[in-house]
Amino acid sequence: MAVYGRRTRTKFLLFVCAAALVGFLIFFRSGSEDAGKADRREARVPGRAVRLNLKGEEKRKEEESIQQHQINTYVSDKVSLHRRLPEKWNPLCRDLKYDYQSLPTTSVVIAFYNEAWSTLLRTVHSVLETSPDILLKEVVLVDDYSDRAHLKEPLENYISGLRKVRLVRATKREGLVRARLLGASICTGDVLTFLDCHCECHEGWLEPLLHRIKEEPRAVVCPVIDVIDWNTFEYLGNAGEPQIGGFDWRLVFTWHSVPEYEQKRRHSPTDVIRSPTMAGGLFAVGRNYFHYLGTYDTGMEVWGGENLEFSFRIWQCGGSLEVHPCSHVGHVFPKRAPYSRAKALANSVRAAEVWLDEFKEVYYHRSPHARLEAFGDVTERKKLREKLGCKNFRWYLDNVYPDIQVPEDRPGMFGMLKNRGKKDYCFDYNPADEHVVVGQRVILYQCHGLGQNQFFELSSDGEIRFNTREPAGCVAGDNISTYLTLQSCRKRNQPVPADQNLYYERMGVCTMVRVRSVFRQWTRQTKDHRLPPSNRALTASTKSGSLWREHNNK
Ligand SMILES: [Mn+2]
Repeated sequence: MAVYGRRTRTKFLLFVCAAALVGFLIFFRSGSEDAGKADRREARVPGRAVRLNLKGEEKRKEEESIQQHQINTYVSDKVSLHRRLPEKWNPLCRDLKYDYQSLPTTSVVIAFYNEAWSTLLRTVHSVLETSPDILLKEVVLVDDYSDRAHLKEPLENYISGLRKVRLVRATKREGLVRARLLGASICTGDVLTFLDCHCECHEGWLEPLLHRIKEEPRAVVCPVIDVIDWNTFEYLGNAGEPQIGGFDWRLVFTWHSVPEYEQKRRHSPTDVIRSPTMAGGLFAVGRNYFHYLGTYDTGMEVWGGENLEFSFRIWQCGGSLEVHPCSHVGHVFPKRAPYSRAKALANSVRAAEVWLDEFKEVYYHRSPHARLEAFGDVTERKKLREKLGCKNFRWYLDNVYPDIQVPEDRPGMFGMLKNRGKKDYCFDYNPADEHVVVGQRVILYQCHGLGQNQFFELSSDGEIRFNTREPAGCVAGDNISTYLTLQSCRKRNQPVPADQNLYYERMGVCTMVRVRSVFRQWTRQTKDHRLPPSNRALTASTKSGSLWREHNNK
């Protein structure tokens, strides 16, 4: 750490004041800049943040745009529809050469529902302007029964001036799955490339995808999805290596870094990366192969879950799902989901029923409400699985996603972990950041019986595991702190760390050694959470079965 003398400090303070003044002037000026200026600066520094210091009516319009789209479309409207993003790929990607004559052609399918004008058309222009003419058959826009005026005649008029762009409209709300299939049904390209409706493609994004599919027709290939900020439209890219997709046992999609075994398998940083699942918005698949695989499950509504279903199907039925590190597409991740997706649960249940075999119970244990969900008929999808001779889910877990922690879910050893002293209080883990599972305190909270953040399991090695999320965590206690925290579980084939071994079984009789101290810690936690202190002694002689409840109504 630097230590400043007095003179240096004075200089430093002067510098800070000057910098603050300059900063203020820049900020003030940028506040009053017009759209033209924003555009000109955009041309100099591609993908930079746009920060408008708005007041009054304009500020209200900006807020309204965020409210409506969960994306700052007020800012989007001020950014060029033709902007380019800075190069973010591995420099080795530039050296890849393609034989354009022999590459398959593609149709790009973009489904949308009530999308803002500028985000939709920036997507269209970026596809047209970054895709080699010889490879791009057409861009098919699918309107999933939007009701906003700008998507009616004005859109038709606008795209009538664009080569290769076609528009089809659903006659009722179909949801992403059926809307995409409607688009695909009129496509003529060899490869179908599905994109979300607020994307920006990089130069050279298309060639790697098509080249890989030519090389391996059973590959379904995703571009690297780079982040565009929903508020400033700043292109944030991706830090370091691309990430791959996974899932947790609630059947929620998760992002992960590339595991070591996959790094070893690859020969070059430009080789494709195998991924257990895909995020769903952006991928390329051979048109014939897509049909062979049974396209999408048309029983799925709106969106959510269809990406995992397709991922399982690709792998289990003999294909492979990959991310190409040389194909980059920017995507605006909205502030939160812009429209209701109440049907996502039924979609996940369909995926579980068709593809998970006995592991669907692991899912239902953690989402007990899913058991009650009406999910329709999946007979056809099961027949498809049979017809294609697909492998089982155990094979998928062992071979495609060996890093996921597979719960044991032994009878009576999973569910809510109830405190016997403080009635109706349960172990509860609710990390503030969805993406950082471990590191925080396990607390006591009123039992709700809904699984999720109150769902734990006792492993046969004596760990109390929280494996509703991925990566899973294990409850750890130590003799110094008064709290229980969630820490990373041991790696496979490693012994249980002492501070995670909370439970010992001896000669068929449950004797809880560490659990006794755990209980003491619980009562302290109870005080810290300003709940009345329990006056009932917590004994260690409990049978495990009386502690674990699958959920309230059992
Ligand atoms: Mn999106």
